[in-house]
Amino acid sequence: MILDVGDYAIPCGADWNGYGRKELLVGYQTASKVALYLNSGSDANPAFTPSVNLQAGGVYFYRNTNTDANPILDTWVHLTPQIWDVTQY
Ligand SMILES: [Ca+2]
Repeated sequence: MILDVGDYAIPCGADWNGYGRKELLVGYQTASKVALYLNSGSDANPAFTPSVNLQAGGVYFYRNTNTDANPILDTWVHLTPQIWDVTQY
């Protein structure tokens, strides 16, 4: 399986939706976004859906290089997705 999201792709595997199979999140520079590939297969034999770019509240993720009150969104960065289980269940 070949997945091509663009330049400087940085992958991260995690059970994003909590269904017990790992999805693939990829930060990439072409659009400076994070692509999510859902997995309908298994961890040993993944079947990834076409990607969607992650959003929160209808807004894509960007790095803010200024203040919260006066944000300047950097759209030319290498996004590095990392997933943490903050509840640690
Ligand atoms: Ca999953």
